[in-house]
Amino acid sequence: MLLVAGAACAQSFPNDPYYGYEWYAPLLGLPKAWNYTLGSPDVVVAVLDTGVMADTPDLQGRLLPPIAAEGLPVLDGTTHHHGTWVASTLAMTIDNLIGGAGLGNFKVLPVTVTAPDGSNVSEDVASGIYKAADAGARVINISHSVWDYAVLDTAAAYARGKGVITFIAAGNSDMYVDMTGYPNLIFVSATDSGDHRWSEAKSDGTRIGSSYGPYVDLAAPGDNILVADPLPPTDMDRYGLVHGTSFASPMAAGAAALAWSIRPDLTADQVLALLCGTAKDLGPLGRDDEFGYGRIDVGAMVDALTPEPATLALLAAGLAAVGIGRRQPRQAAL
Ligand SMILES: [Ca+2]
Ligand SMILES: [Ca+2]
Repeated sequence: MLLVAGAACAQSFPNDPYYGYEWYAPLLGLPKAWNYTLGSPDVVVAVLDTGVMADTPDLQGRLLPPIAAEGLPVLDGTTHHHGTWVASTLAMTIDNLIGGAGLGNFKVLPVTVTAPDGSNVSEDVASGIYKAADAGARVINISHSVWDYAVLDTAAAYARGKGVITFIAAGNSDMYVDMTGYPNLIFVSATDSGDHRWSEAKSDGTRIGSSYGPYVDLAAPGDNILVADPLPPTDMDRYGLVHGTSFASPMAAGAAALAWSIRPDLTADQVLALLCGTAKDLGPLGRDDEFGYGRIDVGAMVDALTPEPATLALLAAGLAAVGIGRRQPRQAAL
C-alpha cells in the first residue's frame, strides 16, 4: 500500500497554482507524506457542517452523496459556505492544476448538521455522528461549537466503538475554557505560522483566537488557511484565506486519514497514539492547555509509520506507559 508518486520528483509538485499560500504544508511535512500516499479514496472523512457545494472544481471526484442529521434537510452548501471551506481544507485535490491542495485525496461525506438558517443544536450534531459512523466514515470532523458536549461524546463513543475517530474544533473565544471529561471527542486548537496559539485583534478592538484549556488534545494550523470559496468574484477566483479552529480540526482529521491511507489496518487507538506521539511539543514541556499533546506533524507521523512496524508498536507502548489511552482518566485521555 506504500505508494511512491512519480510526480513527487518533479520540481513543480504539487502543481496546484495556489499551493504557495499554504505555508502550513511544508511545516506539517505534507510533501514527505505525499511521497507515500496522496490519500486513499477508500478512507471516508465525514464533514459535519452546513453542506458542501458539489460543483466546487477542486472537490470533483472527492464527494460522496450528501446525507443529513435526522429531521434536517440535506443542504447543498450554497447559502452557508462554511462546510465547503472545511471540506476543501481537508480534501482539495492534490496536483490537479486547480486551486490548492488538501491533506489527501480522500472521500468526503458531507453531513448536514445545521438548519437552513445555519444554526445547529447539539442533538443534530450527535445525530450526524451516528449517521456518519453507520455510513462507513473512518474519520469524523466537527467544526462547530455546541451547547452540550456530553451528547456529542456519547455519540462519538458509539463511533469509536466502530473504529472511528471524531475530531472537533476547540472554539474561537481566545479564552481559557475550563472543560474536561469528553474522552471520545478529540479537541483541536489552532496555531499560527510561528507555531504560537492563534490569537489576533479584530478591527473593533476585541480579540479572536483559539480557545484553550484542559480539554485540548492536539493543535493544528488554523490561521490564513487556503480554502475553496464559492463566493465569486475574489482576487483569488473562488479561493480565499480563512482562520479559526474550524480549519485546524480538519487538518488533524486529515492527518488521521493519511495514517489510514498508508496503514488501513491500524486501530483508532493506534492512530491517536501516532498523532499524539509524533506531534511537535510546543509551549511548556509535555501536554499543556494551549497545544494539548502538540501541533500535529504529519512528516514525523509518516516517519514513525513507514520504516518498521515495530516502531509503531514501541510508540504505542511508550504512550501507554505514560498513560495515554482511551480507558484512562481524562487527564491522560487519548
Ligand atoms: Ca488542487
Ligand atoms: Ca507542550
